[in-house]
Amino acid sequence: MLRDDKAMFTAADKNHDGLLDANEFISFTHPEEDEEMLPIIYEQTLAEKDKNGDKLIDFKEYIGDRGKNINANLKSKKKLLKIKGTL
Ligand SMILES: [Ca+2]
Ligand SMILES: [Ca+2]
Repeated sequence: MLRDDKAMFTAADKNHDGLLDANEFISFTHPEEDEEMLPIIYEQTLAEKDKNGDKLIDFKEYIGDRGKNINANLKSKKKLLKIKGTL
């Protein structure tokens, strides 16, 4: 997942002093473990994945290019098998 580090940093810096203390640092590096960070993660995920802009992520959007790559990989593997089979 691509994350906007600046937005994450700002959200993790809860006392807004421009520095991360130990707890803030954990929020920054492990935002999934801090409930307050979840909306940021969700927003960034939406921005990245929600292609049709309905504020929801369907399975195709979630898989995204990875789905295409998996299919492409499968196809090229099948091709390879075919070629090997004919040799
Ligand atoms: Ca701080
Ligand atoms: Ca959507």
